[in-house]
Amino acid sequence: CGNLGDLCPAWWPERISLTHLCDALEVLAESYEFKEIPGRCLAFRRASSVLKSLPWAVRCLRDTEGLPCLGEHSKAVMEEILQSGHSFEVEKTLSDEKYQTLKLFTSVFGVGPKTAEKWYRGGLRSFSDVLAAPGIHLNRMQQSGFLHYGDISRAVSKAEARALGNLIDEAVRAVTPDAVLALTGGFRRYRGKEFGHDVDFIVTTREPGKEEKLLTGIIERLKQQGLLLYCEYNASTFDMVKLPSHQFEAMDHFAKCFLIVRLEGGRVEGGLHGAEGDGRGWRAVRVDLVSPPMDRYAFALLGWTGSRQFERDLRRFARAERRMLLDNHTLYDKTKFLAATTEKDIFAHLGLEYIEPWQRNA
Ligand code: TTP
Ligand code: MN
Ligand code: MN
Ligand code: MN
Repeated sequence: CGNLGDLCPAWWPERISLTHLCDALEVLAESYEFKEIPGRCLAFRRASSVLKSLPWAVRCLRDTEGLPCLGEHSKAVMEEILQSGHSFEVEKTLSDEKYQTLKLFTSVFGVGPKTAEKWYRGGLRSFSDVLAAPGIHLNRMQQSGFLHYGDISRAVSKAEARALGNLIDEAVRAVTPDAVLALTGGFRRYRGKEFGHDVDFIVTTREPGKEEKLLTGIIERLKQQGLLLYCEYNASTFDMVKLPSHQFEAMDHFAKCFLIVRLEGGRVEGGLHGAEGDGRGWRAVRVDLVSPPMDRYAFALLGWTGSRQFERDLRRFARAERRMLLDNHTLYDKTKFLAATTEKDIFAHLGLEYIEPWQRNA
């Protein structure tokens, strides 16, 4: 308890780590996500995110005094864990058949809470149930999700992300020498040994209006090389003059694609993470590419670097503290567009010190 720490008995069997508390809150967040109660889900996500960044240990509830975003429910769960090592509600959730089944189903690429719920209601409990069920139509994304389930549910290592970067870079330069390619998403935030679930890139060109062509060109090239295992392409619906949306969860309007790419093992020093031994020499990896026009590059980079919670908080800050509207496309002060060529420009417009990507893991 800060300087009261001595009051915690020395024989206390195990220190409750912050990760343990965060994991517990995340379980509850996820279960409310499945129940489609977004308010409660967000409350637990926020609480977990605040704890995650704490530079001190939490031994009792008093250690969290004065912290924002910790609601009564979150505090009660934490209190129980700090005192007894477990939370009744978390344990109950973890052993709940519906929670377990929805967690399993939504782990498939292309299966969201709605589909998972529908399958559960239809009495399905396992992948083999789903695959054997008559009258179940899997869309193309879900078919690929099942086909490559083993590979794409396995974490992507830094070496693999780097190898993919080279592969995409090669494709980009084959299409046009005048392109800008940047790593974004989780791999841009990570400093240490972290793993990601996919690799995200932002790609654009200085030639105005050519960014969509660039993206389709990259896809075409990967296809010709036989490296494209799945591709969902979303054409741009970006409207230059539209004001930013107030609603965070809306996807952005840039041209983008969600891919499954074949990554050859030989390209990665030290072999492929977790794929050794099956003798295939390649693995499937999820890759996202987004392609904004050059003058929106900084906004897209900031938006796609995440984390989701960081983006939510930054937008809320812009709105509540600065009366500005920020999203993946733009920043507005009332009706005035605030141009930016770098992320630093955006932070400066918001009157904030620059926040490094590794500090955005909220
Ligand atoms: P993700 O790749 O889903 O998440 P992540 O890279 O932070 O973590 P993980 O290791 O699990 O992949 O999304 C990256 C960021 O892009 C995230 O902050 C949300 C944002 N994003 C958009 O803004 N619009 C979109 O359409 C999508 C798909 C993501
Ligand atoms: Mn990602
Ligand atoms: Mn993700
Ligand atoms: Mn992604």
